[in-house]
Amino acid sequence: MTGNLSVFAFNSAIVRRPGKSVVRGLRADDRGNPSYEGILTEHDAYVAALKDAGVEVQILEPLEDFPDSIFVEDPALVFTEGAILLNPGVPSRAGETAAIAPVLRDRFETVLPLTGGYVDGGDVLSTPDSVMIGLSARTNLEGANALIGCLAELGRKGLIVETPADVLHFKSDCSLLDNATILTTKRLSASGVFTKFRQIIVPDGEEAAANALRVNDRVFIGIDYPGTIDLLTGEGYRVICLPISEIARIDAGLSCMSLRWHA
Ligand code: CIR
Repeated sequence: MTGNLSVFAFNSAIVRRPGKSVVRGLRADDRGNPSYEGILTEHDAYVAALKDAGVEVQILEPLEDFPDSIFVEDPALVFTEGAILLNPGVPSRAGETAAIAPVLRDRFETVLPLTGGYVDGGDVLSTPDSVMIGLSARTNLEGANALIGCLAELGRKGLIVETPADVLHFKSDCSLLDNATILTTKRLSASGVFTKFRQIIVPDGEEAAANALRVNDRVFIGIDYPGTIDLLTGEGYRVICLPISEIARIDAGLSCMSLRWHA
C-alpha cells in the first residue's frame, strides 16, 4: 500500500553536476542559450538547499555527451523499496539511463528496468495513494503500462492520467505540497485529475511555478514567482526561494534536478 509511505520525507538524493554542454539543452521555445555559469550557480544553490533540508546528496560527474543529463529525474524513479530505470522519450536523452544505472545498482538492492515504451520521470508524480503517470510527448501508453508493472513489484499503485497538450511533462504543471494538497495550474486542474486533493492554483503568468518541490518540512519555489511565493507563505508553508531563470530557458524546474528517496 502506497498509503503508508511518505512521499516527501527524504534523506538521500542524487544529482549530476552540469557539463558545459548544458547550454545546448533541449527547449520548446528558444529564448537564447542559458549561461553555463548561471546554471552552475543555480545547481549549487539547489544542492545547498537539499543539504540544508537534511538530505545527503551524491553528486555525479558531468556527462558532456548528454546536454540534459543534469535532469536526473527523467531517466529513473527511486523509492525506499527500489529504483526503476526508465526510457526517456526523446532520442538525445536515451543514453542517460545506461549512464545512471550503475549508480542506482550501487545504491539500491532492487533495480527494475522498464520493459517497453517510453517514460520520462518528469511525468511521474508520487502521491500518498498512487503514483500518477502523465501521458505526454515523452511518456506513451506502452511505457506507462510497463511502469505500472514495475511499481506493482515495489508495492506501489500506478495511475495513468493525461498531461495537457503543449506541456512538456505532467510535473511541469504540478507538485505535491503535502499529503492532501497539490500545487497546480488552471489548465491541469481543469482536466479533473486532482479532484481528490485540495488544490492551490498558481497565479496566471506563473504557470512554471507549479513545478515546485516539497522536501521534508519545506517547499522549494522559483524566486521568479512572487505571486506563488506569497500564496504558499500565506498558506503556512515554509517556502525556500531558489534561482531558476537559467534552467527555465531549457524548460526545467525544481523537481527535475534530483532523484530523492528515504533510505
Ligand atoms: C528536456 O527537454 O528534456 C530538458 N531540457 C528539460 C527536462 C526537465 N525535466 C523535468 O522537468 N523532469
